[in-house]
Amino acid sequence: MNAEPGVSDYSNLPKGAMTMSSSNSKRRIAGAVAATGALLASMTAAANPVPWQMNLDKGATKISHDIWDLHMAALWVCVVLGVVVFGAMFIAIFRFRKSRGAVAATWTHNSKLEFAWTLLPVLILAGLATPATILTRDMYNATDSQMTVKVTGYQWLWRYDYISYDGKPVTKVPTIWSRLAWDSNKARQLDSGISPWSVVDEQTGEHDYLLDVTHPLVIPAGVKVRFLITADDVIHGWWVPDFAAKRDAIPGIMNDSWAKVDKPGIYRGQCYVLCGQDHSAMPVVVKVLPQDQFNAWLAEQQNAATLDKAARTAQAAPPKPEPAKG
Ligand SMILES: [Cu+2]
Repeated sequence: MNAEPGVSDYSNLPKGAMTMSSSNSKRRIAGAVAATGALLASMTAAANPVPWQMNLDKGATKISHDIWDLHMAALWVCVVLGVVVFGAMFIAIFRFRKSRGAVAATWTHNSKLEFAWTLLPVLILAGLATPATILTRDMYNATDSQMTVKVTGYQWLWRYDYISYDGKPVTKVPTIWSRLAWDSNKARQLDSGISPWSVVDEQTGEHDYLLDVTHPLVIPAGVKVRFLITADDVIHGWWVPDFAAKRDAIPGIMNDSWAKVDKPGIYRGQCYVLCGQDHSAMPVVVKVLPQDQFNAWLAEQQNAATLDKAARTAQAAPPKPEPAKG
């Protein structure tokens, strides 16, 4: 038996089962459909925080919550409209059917009704478009951010550079090169013999195949962070669903997005633009630290960089001439 969830084992089928008799081929199609369904279900369950979650995640920022609220408002408007429209239609079909002796009305015009069914959709659409426009404006409003990080997409990794923090330029913090975690990278090699299901987070024990990176982006909690997003080869897309921060990363163009995350934790995302053969191997991981811990982390990075530079300078310096003898 194959213990991996979502993957069916067909290896014990007799060889004849692979011939194209109609009942066998139907069975094969049914098997393939069932296997695909199980795989998709297990992938969905693995990607979502709650098994069988049916709705969007609320995310971790005010903007992501606002998006969720607007999505729910639009959904309920659609539900009410659907009930009214389909209800009226089914009442008309069943109650006023020919076999019951219904006779079609002959009137062709009703100004009041036509005015109502023009005005009502306009009001509903305006009612949805107004909060959507305000929210879109807020999503794009990266002004007054307290920190700026430049995000650059490459085939197939992310580069993060700290530009400014608290009104001051950030210097001496080394670039973060964020590539696919080595255990995932090993497992994904052709004929590696390593099951993707064996790739787990050491601390939480959760599956993190293709979800973890060598060095995550680190940002402080409760701080409005602006992400300047670009790419250096082909078009990528930087996306952290929990932040509702999602922007195309295009060579030669600087886009921006922002997030203010109040809850510290690990947040994961993806490159969302098909960017080449290893598109699936450039996940986004953002570690949000409480502000004091972040400040300590930043100081540590700066110290390490200073020490490193001092060591290299000392190495490169020419040896001192020996004092002349005699
Ligand atoms: Cu990409």
